[in-house]
Amino acid sequence: MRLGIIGLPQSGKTSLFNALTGGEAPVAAGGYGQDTHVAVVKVPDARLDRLTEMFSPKKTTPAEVHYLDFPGAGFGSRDRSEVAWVGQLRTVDALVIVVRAFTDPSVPNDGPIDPVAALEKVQLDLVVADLAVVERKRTRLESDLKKTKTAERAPIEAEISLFEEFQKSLEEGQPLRAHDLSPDQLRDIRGFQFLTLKPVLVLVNVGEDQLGDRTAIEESVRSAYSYPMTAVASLCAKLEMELAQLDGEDAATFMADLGLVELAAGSVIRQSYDLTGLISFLTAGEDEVRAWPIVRGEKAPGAAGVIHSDLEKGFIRAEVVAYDDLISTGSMAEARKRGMLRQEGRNYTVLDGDILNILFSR
Ligand SMILES: Nc1nc2c(ncn2[C@@H]2O[C@H](COP(=O)(O)OP(=O)(O)OP(=O)(O)O)[C@@H](O)[C@H]2O)c(=O)[nH]1
Ligand SMILES: [Mg+2]
Repeated sequence: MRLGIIGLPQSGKTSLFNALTGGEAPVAAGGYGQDTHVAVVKVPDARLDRLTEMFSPKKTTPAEVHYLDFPGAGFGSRDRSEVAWVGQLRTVDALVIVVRAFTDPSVPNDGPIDPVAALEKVQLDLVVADLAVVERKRTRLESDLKKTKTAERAPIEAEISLFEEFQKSLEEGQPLRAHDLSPDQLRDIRGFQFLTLKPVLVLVNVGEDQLGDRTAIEESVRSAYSYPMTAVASLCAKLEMELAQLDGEDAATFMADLGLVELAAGSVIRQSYDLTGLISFLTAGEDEVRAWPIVRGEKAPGAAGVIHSDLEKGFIRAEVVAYDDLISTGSMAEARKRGMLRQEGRNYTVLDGDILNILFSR
């Protein structure tokens, strides 16, 4: 999964990035960094640890999250040509929008501190970028229509009317994910990589002194910014970054003092999986124990295809045991004996935590 971290200048994006990745990218008041930082993080999964004990594999491979920390410069400003990295942003699976709630006179801010206003500014930039794509496509479709025989015009006309709808709602400032689109429509427009169609995790960056007010702050943002595929959470990026640099015991003490139960590094991944509809199935054997992310609802052959296309093409059936059943029986052999290792066919919908063995013909 690829997550793009965006937001107005100096909202705490790079602090968050460092907190999430254990990185040390430069963070500075008035820094207005111009670089995009990229890092890969292994998705923590206690099930993999347990399976590794059970199978003693040659290697253990967790799922990965790629974080891209974009510069704030150009966002919310008049000169949108500065936002030269929009193309890179189009490749992410979800957006993490950081909005500032903390007050700190040493950190510059354009106007009063207002998380909802910041969110609207960022969204406007995304809307404008998508609008340009929609207008270009509409112009192209309209010229295609003129060159097409009347009898063959229907599909082009249908597409034009969809893009007209898109244009209308973008012009009203609405993100495309507010549209009710069918799975077929979503598939057809996937290639455009619309920014406002991507799931959004809003992270309100609160100050050290606002930790006690987090619920109320989140609620006020949530009620003002309510769209499908959108979640709102909060954190103190500065503290999270400091926590990420401590070792386990010190971090635990510090967290307890602050009343934090979970680090952002864990919660952001979990919330992003939820938002994008990702779950993990697992494979386990002497060679490798591994987590594989798939979209919820995927059938067994599709899941097999994530491992290798040959497994999907030659799919015969899957041997499936739920993680909890394997743990409670203690071994594959015992799970098989007790009938908990099931044989499933092409129509089986893979569940989170299923351990799969794919049988296929070459
Ligand atoms: N007090 C306080 N300061 C913070 C917090 N988060 C970030 N800062 C400070 O804000 C300044 C900018 O932080 P960055 O993480 O670099 O912000 P950014 O959004 O990456 O900034 P640009 O990349 O320049 O847009 C630094 O001085 C941080 O220490 C916070 O939660 N509380
Ligand atoms: Mg930055």
